[in-house]
Amino acid sequence: MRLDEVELRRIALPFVTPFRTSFGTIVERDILVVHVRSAAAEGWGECVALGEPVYSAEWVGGAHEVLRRFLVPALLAAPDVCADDVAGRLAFVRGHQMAKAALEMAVVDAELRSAGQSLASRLGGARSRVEVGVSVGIAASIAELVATVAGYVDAGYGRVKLKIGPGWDIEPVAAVRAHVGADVMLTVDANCAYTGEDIEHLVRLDEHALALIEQPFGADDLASHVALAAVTRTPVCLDESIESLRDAAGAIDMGACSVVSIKPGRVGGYLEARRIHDLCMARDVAVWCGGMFETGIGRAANLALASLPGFTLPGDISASDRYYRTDITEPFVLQDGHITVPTGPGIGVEPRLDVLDRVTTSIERLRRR
Ligand code: NPG
Repeated sequence: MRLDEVELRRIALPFVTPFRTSFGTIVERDILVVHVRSAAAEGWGECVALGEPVYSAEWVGGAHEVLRRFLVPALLAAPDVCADDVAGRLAFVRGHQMAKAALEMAVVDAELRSAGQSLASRLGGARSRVEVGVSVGIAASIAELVATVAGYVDAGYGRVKLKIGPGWDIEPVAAVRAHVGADVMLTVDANCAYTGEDIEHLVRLDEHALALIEQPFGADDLASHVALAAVTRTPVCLDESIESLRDAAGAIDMGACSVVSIKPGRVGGYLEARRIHDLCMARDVAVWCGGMFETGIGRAANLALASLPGFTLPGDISASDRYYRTDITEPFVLQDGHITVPTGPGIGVEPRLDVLDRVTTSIERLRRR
C-alpha cells in the first residue's frame, strides 16, 4: 500500500469521573488520533500517550511532534508500506513507542480493511468475548473507595484493580477485600511509587489474596522486583518496565515477574505486543491487556489482542461508560463481566465522524509529495 495522506487529529474527551494515581489526577484525556489514507483503504490509530510525561517519558505533545517531523514523513516517503515493515521503517527514531504504535496501528487497520480481515483474526485471537476488569483510582477516603468498588462489582466486573501508593495501600486493600469477599479478583498497581526499602511493607499485602501486584518499583529497577518476587506470595507483574520483547525476555530471565501487563502503545504496537504474548506463553508467564483510557478505537484493538489464548487474566478494558459519556465509536458494553471482540475488518469499529468533529481541538494533514 502506498500512503497518500496521514491526518493527525487531537481530541479532548472529559472523563465521567476524575482518575487519581500515585502521580496525579486526570480529568480529561487529550488524545492524538491517527488516520491514514491510501488508494485502497483508510485506517485508524490511537496514541495512548497522556497529556503529561508522568506515566512514562512520552506525552501527547511530544508524540505529535515526533510523528509530524519524523515518523509520518518516513512512511509517506516510502514507495510501498505494509504493516509488517512499519516498525523497521520507523526504527531510525529511538524510543517513542507510543507514537510509533499509533501510526503502525493505522497502517495495520488499513491493510486489514482492504483485505477484509479482522485484527483479532490477524493476531491469532481465539475467543469471541473476553473477561474484563476495571481499574479504580486513589479515593478521598476508604469509605468512598469501598463504595466505588461495590458499584463496579454490582455492574458485573469480576476483577478490580486498585491504585496504591505510599500511605494508601494495606488499609484500603484490606477494606475492599473485606467488603467484596473472596470471589472478586483483586489486583493492585503502584505505578512505580515504591522503592526497595518498602519490600517488607509490601509483603503485608500477601494477607489479602491479591492476584498480582503491578509495578511497585521504578521502571528501571528490576533488581527490586526480583527481590520482592523472592519473598512475596503475591505474583509480581511488570508494566512500565516492559517496552519491548527484549525487555520482557530479560525481566523473565531475571525472575523479576511472573505476570506481564501488555500495553500495545507502551511496546511500540500490536505486532510487538503479539510477540511478547507468544514469548510469555512459551515461558508460562501469564499476560493481560493493560489500558490507557482508550477511546473506542484503541479499545476495539485491545479487545482483539486480549482474545489471544495467553491472555489468561482479565484486562483493563472496561466498558466505554466507565470512562466517557460519549465515545467516538459505538460504545462497548459489559455483559456478564465480558465484552464482545469486534469481528469486522480491521479494528472492526467505525469512528462516528460527527462526534469526532465535535471533540476535535486540532487537525493537521500531511500528504505525500
Ligand atoms: O482502564 O484504561 C484503563 C485505565 C487503566 O489504570 C489504568 N491505567 O498504569 O495501567 C496504568 C493505568 C494508568 C496509566 C493510570 C496512566 C493513569 C495514567
